[in-house]
Amino acid sequence: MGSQQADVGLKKTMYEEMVLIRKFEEKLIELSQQKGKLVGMQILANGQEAVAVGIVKALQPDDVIVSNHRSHGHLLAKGADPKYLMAEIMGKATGVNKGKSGTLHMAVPEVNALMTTTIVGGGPPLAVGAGFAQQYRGTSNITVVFFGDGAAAEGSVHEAMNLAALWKLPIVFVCENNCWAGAQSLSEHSCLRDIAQRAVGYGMPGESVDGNDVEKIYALAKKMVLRCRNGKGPGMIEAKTYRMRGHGEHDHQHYVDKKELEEWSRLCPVKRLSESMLADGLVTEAQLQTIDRQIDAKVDEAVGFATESSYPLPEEALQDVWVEE
Ligand SMILES: Cc1ncc(C[n+]2csc(CCOP(=O)(O)OP(=O)(O)O)c2C)c(N)n1
Ligand SMILES: [Mg+2]
Repeated sequence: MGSQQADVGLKKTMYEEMVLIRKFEEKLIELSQQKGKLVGMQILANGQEAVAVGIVKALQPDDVIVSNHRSHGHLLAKGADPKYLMAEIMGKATGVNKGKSGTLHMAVPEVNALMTTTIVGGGPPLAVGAGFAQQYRGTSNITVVFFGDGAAAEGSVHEAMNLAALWKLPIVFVCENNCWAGAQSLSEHSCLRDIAQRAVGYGMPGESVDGNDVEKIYALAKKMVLRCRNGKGPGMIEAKTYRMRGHGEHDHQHYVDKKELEEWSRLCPVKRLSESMLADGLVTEAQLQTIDRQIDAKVDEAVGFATESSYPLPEEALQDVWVEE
């Protein structure tokens, strides 16, 4: 296959994955508004799809990811099956963690998604453990950890990044700067505008990138991942994006400037990729519509599967909770 053809294929795949994440989460919005359909909070990454897809596309299947509370996109991009993910979010026994996690603490070992910890700043120390194991075992695999702009100010994150640089661990730290930490804006919790500047203080390279441009994210991720895989130590990526919904679906964003929201909606990463592919003649409107319909069917299938699945039985409550030696 020529490199141009491969490039077209890659862009189409990235588009399909971003649409899957968008539609999967739009379905969660719909279900969260219906009584009794979903258990627990729904914390969504609408508008942040390019970060998940652009970063994970630069990885190999054996590479590990660690995620946080805003995890669905990361897990879908890494290859988690939407059926089992939806079932977990509904708390069903067929879910990726047999219904014991729900939406917030998922792990998908089959795709090397180690953990989605909801302890803000809890992911980077776990990534240090995963990266240390990869280095100790002499593998060429790496670990990527996603964390937020709010998490970037946590002590645990500073310690993890310092240690990772000191031990030259194969970790790419991805700060998903979505301009909000709960109801606090970036300027209320940091005096920096570019969080990637902190990388210098840890002794690793760090770069900021337009977090709504999947092609730019992918290009930077490829560079950082390669460096890391070649034993040169960790790196940091700050993807500048925007949280288009409230912190969770319970949060109606009364504190958000509607003009700011509107400006960011014009930078929608899904729309930007489709428009650039159309402008370059890589796809037609009809082909994009076909992709949309296929993804709709996939999401409907996931909801159907999850809805028909049973809840775990009370007697299963203590199964798979610890490892028996
Ligand atoms: C240690 C800890 N402190 C506080 C919280 C409550 N909390 C949950 S999410 C969140 C905001 C995190 O912001 P950020 O890291 O930017 O991630 P985002 O939600 O924007 O994706 C807070 C304060 C928590 N879960 N854990
Ligand atoms: Mg944030």
